[in-house]
Amino acid sequence: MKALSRLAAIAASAGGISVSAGAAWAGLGQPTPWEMDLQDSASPIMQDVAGFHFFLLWIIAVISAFVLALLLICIVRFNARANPTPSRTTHNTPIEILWTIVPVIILAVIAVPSFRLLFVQLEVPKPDLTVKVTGKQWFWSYSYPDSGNFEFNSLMVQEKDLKPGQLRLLAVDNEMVVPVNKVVHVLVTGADVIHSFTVPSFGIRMDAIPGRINETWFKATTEGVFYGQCSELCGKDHSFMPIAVRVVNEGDFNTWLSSAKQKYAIDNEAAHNALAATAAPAIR
Ligand SMILES: [Cu+2]
Repeated sequence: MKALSRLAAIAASAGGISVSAGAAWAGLGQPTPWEMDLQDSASPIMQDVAGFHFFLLWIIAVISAFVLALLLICIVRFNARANPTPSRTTHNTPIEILWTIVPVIILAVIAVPSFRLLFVQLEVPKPDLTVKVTGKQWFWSYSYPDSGNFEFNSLMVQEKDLKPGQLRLLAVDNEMVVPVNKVVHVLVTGADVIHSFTVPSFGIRMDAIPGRINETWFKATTEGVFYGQCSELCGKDHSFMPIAVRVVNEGDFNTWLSSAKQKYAIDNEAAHNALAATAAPAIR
């Protein structure tokens, strides 16, 4: 019965009918029930990623339809009954040239926007703000090295402590806060094992590797809270170290910055030592 209702829901959404209030093709900054698409983009990079995705989808759809049509023609016209004496042709030079050249052209057409996108992702524009993200078993730490050099931990809110409006498995106690329409340079590293810092709506995913600093960047164009999750299997609580990025206007960001400096003005050295002591037994 459940399977039947799911099937009906798929059919309904395929027909463009909204299944329920919660259903949508894609959400902004968070997953939605029955999501069938990428999360909506909140950065220029994610817009490019989504555009490239749909470009590829069209190419794949046309190729699949073409191959399916060829298969159907073969099944109908060249089965043993319809075609009792098969042709013994083994070579056809024009067709062989064609089926070599056409795929090469398709690959070249795909490669150009693909490499362009890779370069845009890898080349960090002049940053307005740098945030250092450290993946730990099993939470994230954020530090703002050029805005006061404070650091804080961001842990998932447990299900029993959820307040109304907070998302299960995604809400955190201390969100990473950034200003809207600013280039945020993200330094990503790991403290114990490999984690992966991922925020779908910004189109970013970067491995957090111990002993190494990776970099990525994003420019959020919409205010709001954007969620992600660790995307590298990192141990027993891998699923419980969400990422929450709150994008606010510049005034709010400065207010947050000055309060954060006070709130997190702890002896960084002591905090690091304490964390190292708790994290150490987890490393095997
Ligand atoms: Cu992780």
